[in-house]
Amino acid sequence: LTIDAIHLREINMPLAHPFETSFGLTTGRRIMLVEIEAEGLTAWGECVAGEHPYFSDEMVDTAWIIAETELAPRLLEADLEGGNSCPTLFKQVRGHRMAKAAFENAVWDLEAQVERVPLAKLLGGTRKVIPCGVSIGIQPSLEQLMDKIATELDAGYQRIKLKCKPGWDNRIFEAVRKVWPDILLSCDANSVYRMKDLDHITTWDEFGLLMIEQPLWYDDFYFHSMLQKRIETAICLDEAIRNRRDALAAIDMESCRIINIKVGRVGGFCEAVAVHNAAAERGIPVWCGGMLETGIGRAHNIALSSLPNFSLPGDVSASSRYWEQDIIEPAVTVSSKGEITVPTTPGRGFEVQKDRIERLTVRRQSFHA
Ligand code: OSB
Ligand code: MG
Repeated sequence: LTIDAIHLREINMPLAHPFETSFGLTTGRRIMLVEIEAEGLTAWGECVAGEHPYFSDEMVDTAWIIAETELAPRLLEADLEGGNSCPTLFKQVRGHRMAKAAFENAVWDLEAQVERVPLAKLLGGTRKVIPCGVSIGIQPSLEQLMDKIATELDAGYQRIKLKCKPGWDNRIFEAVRKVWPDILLSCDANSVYRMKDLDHITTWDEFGLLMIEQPLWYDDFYFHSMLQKRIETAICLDEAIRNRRDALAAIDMESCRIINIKVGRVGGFCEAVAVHNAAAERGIPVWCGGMLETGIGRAHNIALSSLPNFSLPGDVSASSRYWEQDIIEPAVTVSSKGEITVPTTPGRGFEVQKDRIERLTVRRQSFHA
């Protein structure tokens, strides 16, 4: 593949609804996009790094620096065969997985277009539709939370995930279970609890949660393994799983029984597929996490979610839950059964709205071969 140009862009997009987690409140997104011009085609990648280094150690500005000084120059000079060429190409750069994923995923997006196959198929996907859940942020009141859940269940979503933190945990689990005793319900603590909270977390077993996502430190396996021995509910790791080796260690130590795969968090589609395969071989189900993506990242998440071991409903949901207007056409929609149909057309299956992106752009830099 011959790359003619790479364009880095930062776009600013207000969220349709503010999103609160145990680590903070997000009202709008700053997003780095990677655009590749090659073979007469245009390919896209989205960087999922946040505005602050609160989810992980990456953020938009670190991703931008690594992109412009290290990744774009390497990609321009590369002898590229496809997405599989990227890990080796970027290997010398330590960490910065979200920045790398934006480039690697753009190359996969390009490869799918060049080969004229759906991106999902190129990645090894087999599902025609993917099961969808929603992640519901911490709300100003319990009433508002109950309203949101009712709305999402009415829309058809198959699993409700509640963001939680001390003071916003047992009280909401109890209230939700009283009204909806049988729904698939999980929670995500985003690393806010500590070992002193072990007895407290043990009481959650009575709520019949599908899983408890990343309750302890963002970089921990050992203490999650101690916690998993004390509770019946499955632990799911998100933040702590950076690559296939982490997945192997976590599974072997029984730090979790379920894994959330975020393609940005693990550095791109190659590693995401490797984590998926490692988990599948060991009987550990996975699901696709979200990072408040625009339609570009969302389209890529849909393609990834079509792999066979993505057997649990993920956090990939309709564009309209995040944006007044998405930057792809058509917007991502979910059926009344809580499913998204995997595109069967070549490439990512959604058109990128370049004119809209131009209007949202606040910073740009181009690299030419
Ligand atoms: O931990 O899964 C997470 C959003 C931003 C950062 C981290 C997380 C989340 C979500 C929302 O839970 C997922 C989504 O709906 O995109
Ligand atoms: Mg999470």
